[in-house]
Order: sequence, then structure tokens, then C-alpha cells
Amino acid sequence: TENRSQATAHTDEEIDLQAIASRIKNGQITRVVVLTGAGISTAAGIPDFRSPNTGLYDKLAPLNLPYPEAIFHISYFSHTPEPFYAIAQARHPGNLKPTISHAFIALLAKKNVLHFAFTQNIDGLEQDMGVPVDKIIWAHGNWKSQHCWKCKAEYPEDSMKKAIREGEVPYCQQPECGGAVKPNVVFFGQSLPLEFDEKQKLVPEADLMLVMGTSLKVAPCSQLPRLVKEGTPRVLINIERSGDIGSRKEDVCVLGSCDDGVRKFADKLGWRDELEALWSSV
Ligand code: CNA
Repeated sequence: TENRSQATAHTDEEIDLQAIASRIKNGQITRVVVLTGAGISTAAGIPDFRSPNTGLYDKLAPLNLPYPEAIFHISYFSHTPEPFYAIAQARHPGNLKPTISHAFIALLAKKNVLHFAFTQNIDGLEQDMGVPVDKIIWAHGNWKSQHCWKCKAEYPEDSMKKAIREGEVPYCQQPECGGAVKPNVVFFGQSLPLEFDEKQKLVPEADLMLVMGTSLKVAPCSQLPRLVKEGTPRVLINIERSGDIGSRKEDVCVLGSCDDGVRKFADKLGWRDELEALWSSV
């Protein structure tokens, strides 16, 4: 009734989040599996793909692609690599400061409750924030190395950096190859790293899944939340609802920015000062 809603100081979502925080505090939750996407890095200055107006897919019109995802599709790249390199500089990680959402993942690790963290991001900000490398699964690879897409020969780092800076396609230097060089970022149509398969089998071990900043539109990462055992809470922190989170009674959706969401969660955990201090340290 109207009276009741006026008397209630906390929303259901806050009560649920508090209950989960208490279970972390009292040691009932010790294996948090995290799944993140571009939305945890937008506040660091890296646009996501699908947000209207600001997302990359809304900015590709001048490149005349057959469809937006073609820019990251291996079959398109294999014959037309120019559009990828036209935007590569903007996608290449510079010296950006991780967000407080990255710091929250690092804090989970510090508190020994991070089982592992899947990231669909290729920006490396988890590592920059100090999330232990052995806890990170780079589901979509990263920019740390590059190969010829055709003959798989490695390509020198400095030549790659120059190509990205100049927006030029780097070509393989092997005799008679001439294939385009591609960073070891997973494109559509390519397989994910073996580690992804190994770790996805362990998702049912989770006693909490925390999903942040992803539209859950890209498989197979989008399927990971379904692997969480029924009865195990799943928390979504995102501007909008995504995937099937919210469909189970133990799910909690914290809608809003990732950074506000992790601050709220940290308040309930009594970790807020530590979180801010950890974030300030980078
Ligand atoms: P996406 O499909 O663009 O979805 C992003 C989601 O995050 C959307 O639901 C947004 O509403 C939400 N969002 C955006 N900003 C915020 C914010 N500040 N707080 C809360 N929610 C926010 O991106 P996904 O990651 O789901 O898609 C997977 C693709 C995107 C992967 O292949 C990534 O490699 C790729 N990507 C990565 C980066 C990066 O490395 N930082 C940047 C852009 C795209």
C-alpha cells in the first residue's frame, strides 16, 4: 500500500544486496565469479559498442561496412582490413586510469573471495588495477601481441605501434605471404582462448556471480550467467537490464552506473574507505 511504501526506507534491491554483503562478511560466500564488459571502462574514456550515440557501432557510418560487426569479423578483415585500422588507434589502450569498478574486482581478490574474473574487455585495465593475472580470463584476448591472420607469423611490436598510430594496415613480412597483421584480440568468427573453456566449466563452483557493464549480447560469454547453479545469487550492476538476470528469485539487479553500483555494494560490505583508497593508489 501507499503507507507501506512510504515507510520503507530501503528498496528490495538494497535489502537483497545487504543480505549478500553479509554473507560475504561472515564467510559464507568465498568464490565470487565476475563477468565484465565494456561498461566498466566507459568511465575511463573508452566507448562501448552498443550504447546509443556514444557507442562505437553508432559511429561507423563513414566506413561503409556491410553491417557494424563486420569491422571485427575475421572473414571481412581477411579481405578488407582497412576499416579496422582506421579506428584501431581509438581502440588501442593508452595510459588510462582504471575505474573504481576495476578497483572493486581487485578488492575482492585482496579479500580472498575472488574465484576468477572473466573479462570481455581488451583494454587491460583489470591488470593495471592490480587484479592478479592468474585470476583474469581474457575471453576476447588483448593487444599485447599480434600475428599475421593468414600465415600466423609474429609481427614486431614497434611496427605494429607505428601502423596503429598512422592508421595504416600492417602487412606480414614473410616472403610471398602479405596477409594483414591482426592483434591477438578475438574477432567474431574466431575461437576463444582455451582457458575460457577450462574456466567456464568451473562457473558452477561460484557462490556468487557479479556481472557488470555488459549487454550480454555476445556469445559465448553471454551464456556464463546461466551456468551459475540455481539458488546461487547473481548480481547485475549495469545501466540497463541484460541477459536473463532478474529471472531467478535470488537475482539482484542494481541499475545505474557501474561505479555507483560498486560504491553501494562497498558501503554494504563496510569496504568503502578501503575501496576508495585502493582506487586512489593507481
Ligand atoms: P556492449 O554490448 O557495448 O554493452 C555495454 C553495456 O554496458 C550496455 O548494457 C550499457 O548499457 C552498459 N554500460 C555502458 N556504460 C556503463 C556504465 N558506465 N555503467 C553501467 N553500465 C554501463 O559491450 P559488451 O562488453 O557487453 O560486449 C562485448 C564486446 C564489447 C566485447 O567483445 C568487448 O571486447 C567489446 N568492447 C570492449 C571494450 C574495452 O575493452 N573497454 C570497449 C568496447 C567494446
